[in-house]
Amino acid sequence: MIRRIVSISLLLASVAHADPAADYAEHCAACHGEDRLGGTGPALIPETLGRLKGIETIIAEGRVSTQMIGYAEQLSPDAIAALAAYIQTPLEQRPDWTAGDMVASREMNPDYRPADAPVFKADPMNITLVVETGDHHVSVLDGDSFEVLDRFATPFAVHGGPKFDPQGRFVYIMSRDGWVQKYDIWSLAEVGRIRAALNSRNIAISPDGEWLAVANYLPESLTILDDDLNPADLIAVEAEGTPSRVSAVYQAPQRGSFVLALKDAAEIWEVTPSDHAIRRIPISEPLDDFFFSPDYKQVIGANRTGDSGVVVDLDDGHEVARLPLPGMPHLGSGITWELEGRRVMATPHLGEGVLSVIDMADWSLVKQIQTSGPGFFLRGHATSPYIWADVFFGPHRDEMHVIDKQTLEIVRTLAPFPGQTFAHSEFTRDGSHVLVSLWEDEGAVVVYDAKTLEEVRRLPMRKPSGKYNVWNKITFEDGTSH
Ligand code: DHE
Repeated sequence: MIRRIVSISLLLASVAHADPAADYAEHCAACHGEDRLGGTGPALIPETLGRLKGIETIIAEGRVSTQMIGYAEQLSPDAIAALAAYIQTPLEQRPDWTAGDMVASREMNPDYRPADAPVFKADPMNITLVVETGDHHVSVLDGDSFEVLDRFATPFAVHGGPKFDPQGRFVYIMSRDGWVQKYDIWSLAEVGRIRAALNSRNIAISPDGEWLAVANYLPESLTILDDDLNPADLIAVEAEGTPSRVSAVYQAPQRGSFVLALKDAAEIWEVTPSDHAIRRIPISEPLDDFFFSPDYKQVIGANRTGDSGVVVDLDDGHEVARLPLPGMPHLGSGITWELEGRRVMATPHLGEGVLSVIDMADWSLVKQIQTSGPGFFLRGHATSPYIWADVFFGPHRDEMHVIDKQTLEIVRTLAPFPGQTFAHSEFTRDGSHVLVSLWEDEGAVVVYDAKTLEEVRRLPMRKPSGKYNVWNKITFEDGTSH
């Protein structure tokens, strides 16, 4: 016992003697910036690294398929541990990000030549993009043959759904580091990228495809870009003089606006894309994680305690209903369909193995479906009798439930990779196939026949996360979360 205490003390002493600031300056600053706000490499601040696992291993061994080399030969394990702790420490001064910084960061691809027509034979409306978070790439899949047409590098840690322009030709992809990348699907080429903020949440596109809105935590703001990635505005978000992080921004096509969920303010903001006019809707408490009625007149958001869904009428600003949804409903993943003549929506809960099915006419609870653990993502398709619900958290994260839309019963549970995360599904344009991610570094996209539920293909991928079908996204197909 005494020996163990001595060795722990020695370890702490050597960590204490490590000089992570000097090690950072020597080994990391050239790529990640002297201020830790990123350069050719991502920002190394807690806001960005928050959910990254194995930071010490990455410092020691590097990252395959990136420019990050390993430092195990140059730094002791203690120095690496100290460096990992250092980059997870908040910056002493809150960093700023200005319109000038944005302009300076904008890099357009000098080799980009827009094609007059798609450079491939596949149906451009049945392209599916697969975000591969394992090595920060996107694969462009032909949704009929499942051939990979292109695989391109993205900024670090892409999060949220990429957004397609209304023609389904261009796609905008956002990273937690605040980079927005524009890619031309017809030409299979990157158009360019810009850093819209230091830490961002998600991105939305205006109904006419001319404006992009980026929701930011750092600085607390909404960035508006034009479709050529020129900054048009950086709107500081605050309520009563206190800045508020923007949890997410949503496109509301029928309203012709962007709707903002604010993390730190009891308000919903609605912003007009072209003139950036702001409408502030006071609410009783901050709401997060929005789902909209099909006409975008009402929004349901989760309250901070994660036990209720609160419905707000966006026209008159009044609270319309409050549903008991304990266990943190993940409303943003909600999907809708017709159940015996009524439109219902389903939402998984992040805190418990339950899916809530809600009648959208009066926001009453239709049923809570028990699942084998908390889920994250749902998908359906107008042509399919089923919804696909993963079990992202807990011991059953290797399971995917297939649920009958009419009986609300689980009809099949797929678990082809015991012990490995099997999550997030997406249908092809015609609803004939479903693509599911084996969400592991040496992962895969597994293609199922949507009727027989039999596996038809396995496509190797590096930790695939979300998958996005052009047609399903631009037509706001019922079964896809927006
Ligand atoms: Fe997400 C979408 C918020 C953690 C993967 N996630 C979204 C959206 C929001 C959101 C607001 C909708 C954006 C859009 O598409 O426009 N996510 C949050 C969180 O608040 C949370 C819980 C904590 C956080 O750190 O941000 C969170 N999300 C995660 C993850 O840990 C996931 C699993 C892995 C990752 O890449 O970070 C993750 N989120 C995703 C994915 C989507 C997403 C794949 C797009 C889903 C879709 O099918 O459209």
